[in-house]
Amino acid sequence: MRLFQVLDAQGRLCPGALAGAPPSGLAEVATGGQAGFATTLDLLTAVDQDGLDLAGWFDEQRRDGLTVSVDWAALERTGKAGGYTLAIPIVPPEVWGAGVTYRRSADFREEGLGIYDKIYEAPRPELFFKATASRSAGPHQPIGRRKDSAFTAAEPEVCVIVSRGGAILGYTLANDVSAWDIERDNPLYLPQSKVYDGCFSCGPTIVTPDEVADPYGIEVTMLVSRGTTEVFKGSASTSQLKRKLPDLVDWLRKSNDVPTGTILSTGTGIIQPLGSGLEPGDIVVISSPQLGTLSNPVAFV
Ligand code: DO4
Ligand code: MG
Repeated sequence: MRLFQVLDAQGRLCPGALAGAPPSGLAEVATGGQAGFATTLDLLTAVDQDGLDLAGWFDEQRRDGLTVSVDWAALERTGKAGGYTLAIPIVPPEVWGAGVTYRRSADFREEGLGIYDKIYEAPRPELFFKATASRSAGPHQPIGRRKDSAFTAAEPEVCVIVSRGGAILGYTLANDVSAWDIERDNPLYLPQSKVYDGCFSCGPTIVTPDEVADPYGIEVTMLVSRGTTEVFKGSASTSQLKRKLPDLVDWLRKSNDVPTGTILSTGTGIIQPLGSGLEPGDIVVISSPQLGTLSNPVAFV
């Protein structure tokens, strides 16, 4: 199942589900959730704690006349359809990032200090606090370039949504937007390069594990465009990921009680080269045949 969230005309968050693989397929918005499961976080918590059958719950809502069908292709492409606005697929209690999990990320960052090469090989991964919900964008919402950064890059990543007990509840795409010049100036500046307004986006849906046949075969591409000019294009696959996803989750949870719905972004395998950093007005499109398309404009913050 693919779960998403929309805002209705009154600005209320409603959960939705997509039957069948995008871009075809009708999406269903559950409109009566205020009395029951009002968000995807509510639904995933019930899946984790009580074994809720998601498809069965949406069937029930449909039988009770509490669903509305919307055109998924339009919603994903433009962020609007049928009076609804596509929102972040989960309001995350916490967002964490894993770093240097792809050889390319280590090679790009390593400048003779040895720290990036070392962490690529080390048993303990790099894990950092990335964002709060208020700093996170959904599809089509602006991502941020700090005014004090001259070189900010998009980092396309595959995310897992985890439960408090460490189960992987779903997958989504993300952009770990990073002020690389600040990180390069001094690695101790990492929190400032990583955490600021609009530093993270994710979506368009949460794909449940039963729909992801091979988590190490997820293809991701990114296109950054400025008007009609292509600024950068790149691709990667989770087959190049150095670490196993459950291992990253285990490390995250060591002496660290993460709440259900926490997002762990698992690192970038696509590197925007120096000189092609993000400018306000750029559009960043991250796509995956397995996980859909996440598009965001860039704005100064
Ligand atoms: O150490 C810097 C962060 C690395 C990162 O975000 C990545 O590899 O994706
Ligand atoms: Mg990253």
